[in-house]
Amino acid sequence: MSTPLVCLPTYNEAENVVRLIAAVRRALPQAGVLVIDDGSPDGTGDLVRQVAATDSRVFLLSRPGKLGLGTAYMAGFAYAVEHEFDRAFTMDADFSHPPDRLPALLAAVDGGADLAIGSRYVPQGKIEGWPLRRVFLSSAANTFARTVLRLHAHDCTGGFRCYAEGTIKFLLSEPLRSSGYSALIELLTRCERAGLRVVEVPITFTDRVAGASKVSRDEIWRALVTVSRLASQRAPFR
Ligand SMILES: Nc1nc2c(ncn2[C@@H]2O[C@H](COP(=O)(O)OP(=O)(O)OP(=O)(O)O)[C@@H](O)[C@H]2O)c(=O)[nH]1
Ligand SMILES: [Mg+2]
Repeated sequence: MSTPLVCLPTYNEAENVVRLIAAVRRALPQAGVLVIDDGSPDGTGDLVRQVAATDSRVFLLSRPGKLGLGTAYMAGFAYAVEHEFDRAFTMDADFSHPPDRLPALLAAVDGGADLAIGSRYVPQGKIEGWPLRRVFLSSAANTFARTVLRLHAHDCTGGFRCYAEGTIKFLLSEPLRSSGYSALIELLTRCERAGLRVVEVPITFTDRVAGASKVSRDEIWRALVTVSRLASQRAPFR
């Protein structure tokens, strides 16, 4: 049986994190849960510390300041390898990613996928609770990255994923260039260019109910820069 680690990057998720850890533990009892908290001013880290004191499968990696989503993922991968977990999930800590789909993602990787993506853009995948404008913008950004980088996966910008052990080690072998949200595009691009087997599992993505978004205008610009940079490194048309 595989030993998964569910990595939850947090910045000001005090309203969600305790309930989410409980939901993850229920959905996947064999998994460890690692919260990578970037010194959240709202006390997220302290809440996780209290849970970790009573549950030996819950861990906290406390970083001094907001270092970005990409570096949080890489820290989670490094933790997984150091502590001998052979699967690493990434998941937002705001209940947008449904914990009850964790087993489906794990089954895909246990069945041979190098990376399983919880996907909004495959049949039966959907987005609930977002205003139409946000659905449109998000889908347009995804289509843009997918087209320019000629990616096969349909959901290139979602952060609900399960990585197999070999994939984690492969991704750790080279530093990530993008530190923020666009790390998701870079991680997927590296996997696809290496010929790894990427499988998508439909999910219903739900808008966060509690807490505030951390996506800034800056992140959107950075994503454009990341896509251009990755595109310029692309091998000639195959
Ligand atoms: N450790 C860490 N976590 C972060 C950072 N930025 C965002 N996060 C977390 O990453 C996850 C995704 O961020 P969100 O703000 O939900 O981004 P989003 O889902 O695109 O935006 P919303 O739909 O508006 O919530 C959440 O769990 C955040 O708390 C960061 O710099 N460091
Ligand atoms: Mg969110």
